[in-house]
Formats: sequence, structure tokens, C-alpha cells
Amino acid sequence: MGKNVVQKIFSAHLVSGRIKTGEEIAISIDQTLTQDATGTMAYLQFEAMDIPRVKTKLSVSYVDHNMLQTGFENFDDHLFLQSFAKKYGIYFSKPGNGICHQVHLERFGVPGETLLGSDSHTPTSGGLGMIAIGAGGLDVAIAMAGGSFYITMPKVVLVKLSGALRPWVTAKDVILELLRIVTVKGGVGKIFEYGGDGVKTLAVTERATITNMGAELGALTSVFPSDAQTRKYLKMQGREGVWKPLKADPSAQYDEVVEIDLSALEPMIARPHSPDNVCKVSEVKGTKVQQVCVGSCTNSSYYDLMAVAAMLKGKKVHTDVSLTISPGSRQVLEMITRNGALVDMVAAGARIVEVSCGPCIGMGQAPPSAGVSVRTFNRNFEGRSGTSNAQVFLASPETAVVAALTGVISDPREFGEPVVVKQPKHFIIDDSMIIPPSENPQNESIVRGPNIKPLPKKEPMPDTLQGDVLLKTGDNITTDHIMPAGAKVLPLRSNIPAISEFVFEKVDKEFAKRAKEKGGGFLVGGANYGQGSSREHAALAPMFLGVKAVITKSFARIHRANLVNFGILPLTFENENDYNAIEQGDRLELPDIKNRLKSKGKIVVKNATKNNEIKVTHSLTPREVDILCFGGLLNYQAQGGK
Ligand code: MIC
Ligand code: SF4
Repeated sequence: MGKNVVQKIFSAHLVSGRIKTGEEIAISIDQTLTQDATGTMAYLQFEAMDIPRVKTKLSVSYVDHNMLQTGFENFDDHLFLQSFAKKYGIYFSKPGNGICHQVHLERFGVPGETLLGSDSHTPTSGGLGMIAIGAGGLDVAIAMAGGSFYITMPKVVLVKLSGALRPWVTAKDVILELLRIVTVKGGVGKIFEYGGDGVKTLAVTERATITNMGAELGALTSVFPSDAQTRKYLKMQGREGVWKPLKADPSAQYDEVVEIDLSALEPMIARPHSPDNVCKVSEVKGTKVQQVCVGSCTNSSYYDLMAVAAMLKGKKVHTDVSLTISPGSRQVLEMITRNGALVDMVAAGARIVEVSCGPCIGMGQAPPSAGVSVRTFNRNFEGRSGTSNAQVFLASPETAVVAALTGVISDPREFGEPVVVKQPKHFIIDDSMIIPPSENPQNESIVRGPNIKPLPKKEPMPDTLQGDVLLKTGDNITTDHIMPAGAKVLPLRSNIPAISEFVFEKVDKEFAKRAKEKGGGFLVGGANYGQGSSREHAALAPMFLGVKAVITKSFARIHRANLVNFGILPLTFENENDYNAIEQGDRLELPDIKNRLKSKGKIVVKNATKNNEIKVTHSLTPREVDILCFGGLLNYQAQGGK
């Protein structure tokens, strides 16, 4: 039987297991990436493994998130990361060089290879034909140490594209349409592989917009074949040498098929507060807008920004709108500066923000109270923008610019003649802000500022777990709810005791205090608990506060893995209705838990307050059970676990 692209890359990297849906497999990792907000922890964990040099083909440490530098913390972290990279064999991309995913696509991605990154949008490089997966920092640290990455083999969904996009309809509209169909939880346990005739009409940066925001489906990753478009892009980046063709065999099989006719698509928009709350732009047209933000790892390629500049040329941003533009990489910024497009943006009244994640992660540019902000980003979770009652919409750069010019959400097809962006023959290549590792690592020392605190430790799991329900939440709780980001909290990413004070801050201000007073306890959640970011702080900080288990209707993939990595037991209700049988404040006991996990026995939760018992279950592999019993992955590894 023929193979699909996913099976081809997995077979070439298989370390153990069988490539069969639902079975645990381990794959080898060629490349890793980290960004600064997750990187410090990942490197502290790597350091704890006592390995002199990374064992991957390539590891890159980026700085793109924590760049406001309102105190010493951010710069201290940058210096730590730079010195660490030099010593341990990692390339360091300096602040200002670009958003990790954009730069990785431009300068490092290789078709057919595997990439593990401590950021949920790592699948961006799937646009180049890589299997690129987002994970917690600890999993990335293990990959850097030469360890395998363990996953349950997902289903492979073919997204069959036909036709070609019509004017004013973009790659962003393709992924918004897929989010509308599949929803933010519909992709859990799946990989989306793109195929069909429509694929060849999409440039690599358009593909990357799609694979980037595929993270919002809850999928493990998304991948495109590697073809003539891929070769062209790599050639423009001066890297044609790494190109290789990669496509599904004609007889390849898929678990599911979704068909999208590109020529039938219209401009789409995600309404507040979820990336799958998608409708046609025409359905919300006329909505008054106060802010428009162009940028983020989803939509800040050269092509995107050239289209934006062409639309702004000779026009003025509406008097009631603030338009910000944050280019995705220095390469893009340099190109639009040299060719004059930046002047068109500035002359139109755009506010140029530095090359970084910026407003996407609430680092500045918070919208006004109850304001409407149209953003080209990938997430519009409540409060993520920095303003809790802001109404954030997600759309293509084209739709965003029309809103900036007219002051209301408008269908870009009514704007006028479509813009045509000519691709350059070559991109400007200047890797001077990427610092290679040292040839003499023994001479390098690590710079460690006072904000960088040692990793907290966890004891092995006791025989019985006991405690109160500290919080009960609804469905689709995001890691932004659990461990907020933004300008106030992000600088504390290297300091778990300090950042723990902010756990669930936006949901319940008293949470951290209560957790500490009660000596820890349990969390109860609805479906798709922990969707969104890969931040392991959403597990590490609750662990620090004594959270022992989380009981939900279902989990998002990366967060579930992070809970296991830090020794917090992820359980699901056997009968979803039992969610209604537990309340916040109830006293729970999970008797004989360790044995029951190991012997695959029935797990019961005794509710002493309600005087009843409910059945819970789990999807843990034997390896994950061992990790949990040891009190997390670092302890497990230290005991010789693989
Ligand atoms: C995000 O988009 O939420 C982030 C910030 O990039 C996170 C990583 C983090 O929390 O540091 C992600 O997507 O994984
Ligand atoms: Fe940065 Fe936003 Fe992309 Fe996350 S989604 S990596 S915060 S630009």
C-alpha cells in the first residue's frame, strides 16, 4: 500500500512502535526550536540532564516574545539564552531578527525532516514539508539531549484542495474555513495533510499561514507536500540545496478526507472569542473598528506586508482607527524598507511596531475598553489582547487593511482592483543576527540574572491522592486562562514561584491564595481543557501550587502532555454527566491510585462532601504512568527511564 506524506516522514524517523493509528510511537527529532518565553525553562531542564552539547542536527534559540523590557528581567533572560546557546551548541537568533516560526521557515526548515519546538505554532514549518510539532519545553529539552519524542499515532486527515483562490481571498480564509468546519477541538488526535490540485497554486508562505493556524484545530500538526513551489521558495532563500521532493503515493490512504474548493471560498473572519467562531466577512460588515493589527507568525510574510503596503499606498488610515504593523522578520522588514513599501505604510498613518510577537501575546497595543480590534493573528481568546472586554476578530491582512481604511469591517472584494504582489527573485539574506555556537564551549560561562530561579522539584506520587476541588471550569479553557501571558506576567517565565501567583488570575483572583492555603488539590474542567499555547508554565505553576490531578471531559494535546511531564494526573470522566456531580470545594479522594494506574484497574473518585463515588478514566500509556508515578519526566529520566 502506498504511503501518505506523514507516513513517509514518520517511517524515516521511527525509533519504536508501529505506525498505526492509536499506537504509541517514538520518533527521532532532527531540529528543535525554542523561543524566549518557554526557552529559559527548556534550557534549565536541559542543563539538569548534564549533557555537554545538543545532539540534534540543528537547534535554534529565538527571542521574539518578551521584548518590551520594562524591567531587567527580559534582558537578563536574553543574555542567559545567548550564553547558553553558545556553550551548548545552539544557534541564537537575537531579539529583532524575527518571530521564531517565520525565521525558521526562511532560514532553517528542511523538507522531510522533523522539528520539535517549544511553541504551539511550530507546525508553521509544515508549509515546507516538515513534520513540525509544538511541545512543552521539557520534551524539547529531551529531544536536544538526543531523546525521542513520544506520541500516540494520530489519524491522518487529507485536506483535498481543488481550484484556485479568487481575488481578495487568501490562505487565511482557507484555514478559517477549516476551523469553521472542524472547530478548535475537532483536530485533536489528528494530522492534517494537504493534497489535491489546489496545492500547487499556493506559495510556501501561504501554506505556512495554513499550517501555522492549524494549531488552532487542536491537531498534532499540518503538512504540505514538498514540490516546485517549495523548491522556488528555498531557492529565493539561497537554500535550494536542502530541497527534496516529497509527495503522497497515488494509492496512499487517509483516515478522513475534507474537501475544500479554493475557488468557492469567500473572505472569512473569526468573531470573538474563539478562532473557530468563523463567519463570512460580509455577515459582520459595518462593525465599527477601533484598532487593526497586522503581523504575528500567521500573517507577516513579505507577501502579506507587500499586499498591505499596496493597499495603503496613497491612502490614509481612518481617523478613528489605530493601525499597527509588526513585520515577521528582519528579512521582511529590510526588504520592505529598501523597496519603499514601508514609506507607503508610514505615510498612510500606520504605527510600525518592532519585529516580534508584540500585540499577539499582549505585549503592548491592548485595545480600548470594549473596543473592536481586527487582527491578522491566530488567537482571539478572551483577554489575550490585554483588555478583558475587548472584541477581537481574526482575518486576513487584506480584510484587516480595508477595516483600517474605512473604520468598519468591510468585505475586501468591494475595495477595488485586486493587489498583485510580485515575488522577488531573491530575498535579502543576512544571517548576522543569528549567532553560531562556540567552537570552544569550555571557555563559555552562563549568564544568570536574579530572575532566573531554579526548577521546582516534585515528589513521587503517593499511594492515595486527597484534597479539595480548588476550581471548576467550563469547556475550552485555554492556557491563557490557566497561566496568563501579557506584559505583566511574561517577564516571570523564568521564576516559577513568582509566576504561580497569577495562575487562573483572570478566572478567579483568589485561586493561587486558596491553592496555597489548602496545600494544593484538584481541578475540574469541561471539554478541550488546556487548548492553545504550549507553555508548560500552565502545568509547572499549578504543580508548584500543589495541584495533584485534573479531571475533565477532555484535554488538548500539548497541555495534557505537559501535565504528565510535571507529574499532574490527567483524568477524564467515564460518564460526562458526572461533571455535574462535582462542585468547587468538594473534598475528593483517589484511593490506591498508583496501583490502579499500574494495574490498569478502575479508578474511582470518592467525593466525601457529596458522599458519592464517580468513575474516571485515562488515556495514559504505560510509559506515561511510570512518568507520573516518579513525579514527572525529569525524575523518570534521572532514574534511567527513556
Ligand atoms: C502563544 O501564541 O500563546 C505563545 C505565547 O506563542 C505560546 C508559547 C508561550 O506561551 O510561551 C504558544 O503558542 O505555545
Ligand atoms: Fe508569537 Fe503570536 Fe506566533 Fe505565539 S502566536 S509565536 S505569540 S506571534
